[in-house]
Amino acid sequence: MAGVGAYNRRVRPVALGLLLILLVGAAPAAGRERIFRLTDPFGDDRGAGSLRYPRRSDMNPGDLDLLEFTAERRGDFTVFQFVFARNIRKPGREAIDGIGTMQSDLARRGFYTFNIDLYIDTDGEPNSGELAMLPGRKAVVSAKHAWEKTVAIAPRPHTLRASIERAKFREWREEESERRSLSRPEIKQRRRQISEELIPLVYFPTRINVIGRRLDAWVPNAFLGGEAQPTWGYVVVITGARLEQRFRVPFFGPWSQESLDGMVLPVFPGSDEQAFGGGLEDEPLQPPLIDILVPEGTTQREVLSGFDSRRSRPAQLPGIVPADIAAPAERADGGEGESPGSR
Ligand SMILES: [Ca+2]
Ligand SMILES: [Ca+2]
Repeated sequence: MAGVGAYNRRVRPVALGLLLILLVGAAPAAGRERIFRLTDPFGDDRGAGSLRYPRRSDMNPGDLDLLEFTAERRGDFTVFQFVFARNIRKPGREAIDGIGTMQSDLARRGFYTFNIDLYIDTDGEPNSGELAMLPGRKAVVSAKHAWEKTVAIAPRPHTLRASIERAKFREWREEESERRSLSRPEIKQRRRQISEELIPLVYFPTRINVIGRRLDAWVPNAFLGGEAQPTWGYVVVITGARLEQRFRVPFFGPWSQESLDGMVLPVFPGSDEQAFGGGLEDEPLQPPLIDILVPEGTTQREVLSGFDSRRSRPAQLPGIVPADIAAPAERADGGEGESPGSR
């Protein structure tokens, strides 16, 4: 150790600074390789077209407007990168409740206004896999790209996981208790089972970097079953995020109740601070999805208005297979069209 100390003493601050810059500058090149890149139109962060941002100063048009979705190879991880139209808002230090909880206490990953869901079809078999999306999305993945793996990027990953487990548990209990009475050990066992079943299906990244307009989420290849492939199908969905899972029930006093909406900002017909506005009246299945990627041959408007509340039929989201998209160099529109391109 003495040798190291002696060496350090001889390094001048300027030289050390230069060395650090060189190391930092060199780091991205090492072990970093693009697997694919998809682009999405600018200015389509309005769902099927009519949605307006919540009436609050910290969310503005462009904030949830996804422009690029990229997968990179980094050792044992696939890093999924998402580039938005505006700089990603950082959680602030202002108190958000009566007991002095700060936004940055809850959202510790450098972002707080949105969630990103990634549903991945790894086997390419139609009707093989899951169709259900996370709670509160009010949409399903199309059977052609039924998914094997989901990556749920949220400002509070642990809280979202717990809330999804509770939603699943409640669903099970409601169904089962209609038919029979449930014993306490049975309930306990089911809770544990739900938690274990979720592990191979849904990954909640905690290693996240936010730099300007870009968010990088690190996902272990061990979870994906190998590094991400351009031949897999991807559904990418942006929603507004809520930091609290409890909400006050208007007109029913100060009690709050747990929401089962997967911590997503809902859509209301009017305009609101805690919801997207411009929603349709009496359409319980209108999805609160703000920006999605769509494959060629369809539009975001078409996909997100393809639900039928009367017949209880939710919107179906198609997957995109990056390898199927025409060679990027030929695309002159730079992804400005309705369909994504790859570069
Ligand atoms: Ca977009
Ligand atoms: Ca889009």
